[in-house]
Amino acid sequence: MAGRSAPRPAVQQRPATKSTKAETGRNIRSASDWWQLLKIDALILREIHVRLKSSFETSFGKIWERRILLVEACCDRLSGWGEVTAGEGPFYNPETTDTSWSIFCSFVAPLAIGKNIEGPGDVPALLAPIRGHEMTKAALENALWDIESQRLGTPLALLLGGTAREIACGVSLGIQTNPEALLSIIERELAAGYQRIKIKIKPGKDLEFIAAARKCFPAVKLMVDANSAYHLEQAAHLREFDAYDLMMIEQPLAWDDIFDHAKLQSQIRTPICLDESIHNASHARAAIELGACRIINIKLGRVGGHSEACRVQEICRQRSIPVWSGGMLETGIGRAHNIAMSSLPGFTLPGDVSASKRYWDEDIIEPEVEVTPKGTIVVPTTPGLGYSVRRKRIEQLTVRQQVFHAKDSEVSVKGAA
Ligand code: OSB
Ligand code: MG
Repeated sequence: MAGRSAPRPAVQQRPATKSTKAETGRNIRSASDWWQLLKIDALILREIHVRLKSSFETSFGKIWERRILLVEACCDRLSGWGEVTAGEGPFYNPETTDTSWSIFCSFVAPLAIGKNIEGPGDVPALLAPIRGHEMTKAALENALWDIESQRLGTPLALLLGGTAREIACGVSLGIQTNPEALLSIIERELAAGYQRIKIKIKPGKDLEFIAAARKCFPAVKLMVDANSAYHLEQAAHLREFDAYDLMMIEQPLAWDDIFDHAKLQSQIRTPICLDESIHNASHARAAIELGACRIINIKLGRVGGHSEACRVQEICRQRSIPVWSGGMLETGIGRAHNIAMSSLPGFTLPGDVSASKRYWDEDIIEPEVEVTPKGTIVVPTTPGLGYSVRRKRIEQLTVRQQVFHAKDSEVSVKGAA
């Protein structure tokens, strides 16, 4: 990987999309394309309700029914999609489905609607007056990346600077009632080809599960995710994990902490991976320089969209810190964006991006995301998301929607379709 010159990420500087095209010499339709602005003509915010195939338990609770916001952007007769990855409650981070609805309607849409931008890389600056609410902002920016990819006729992964043709997949397994239940699920996922197993843990549901998994599967790539369930005072307990050859322990301490993670990392051998604590490239730099982690989980929503995700990836790559893509129980739309992101050169570890059928009876994209027997997802090579959006299915699942038009920034409200 090192030394190979990757295509310059389109998101680092505005004209880069142009030079990417110029370098590859492909997809150039006409010189005038280069200067065409993207006008945000309309935005549609929808809430869909979807039921997970099976419940998912973390240290902050159990989830079955998902309430997910989708953002559709319409520019120059193209339509692009993004997903808000916020949870139903403020338990992973402060955003929720409802706060996101409110922030999108009151602040994000009014700032964006009718604007002419050079490309999606302009969105962070456009939305900079809004502090926080990264997942809400990411849905808009990512929808515009979908459009940009279609407009340029360049696959999204390539547009972002991605080089991988396939990405490595792992699974994230919720907390189980007992170790036996966990072992049988691990067996099933390994048989499906997944390359890495992540176990959710919390105090009282940790060592016994880890020890059983390691004993039964001595060679498997194994890691744990605590979702902030521990305190620095429990360092001696967390040191016991060192005996099980874990790839990493994800976010053991507070969701907004970096400093104590540095103290903990100096006391344990297992590499710490930060998830919740990293909201942008500057957090990533601080965490790495403080020695608070040796690995970073990049979630597109948590860092505010593709532009910032690329920056985090680059900071980590320069410092030889491996990254991987986390998941937020997304539908196919969020998943397609995660796949494109995971093709970037810094993503050297298997992510939590797995097949649609692990989560949903029926996804909202087609084809559904599938995992090969060797535990990979083939990165799509068609422009846009690389999957088609099942509009009819989305309409069936929609419980509320709000449309914003450029003309008069008028807001019209419609109930379920
Ligand atoms: O911490 O990675 C996490 C799901 C919800 C909230 C937080 C997390 C998760 C997962 C699920 O681990 C990953 C997936 O989408 O499979
Ligand atoms: Mg996590």
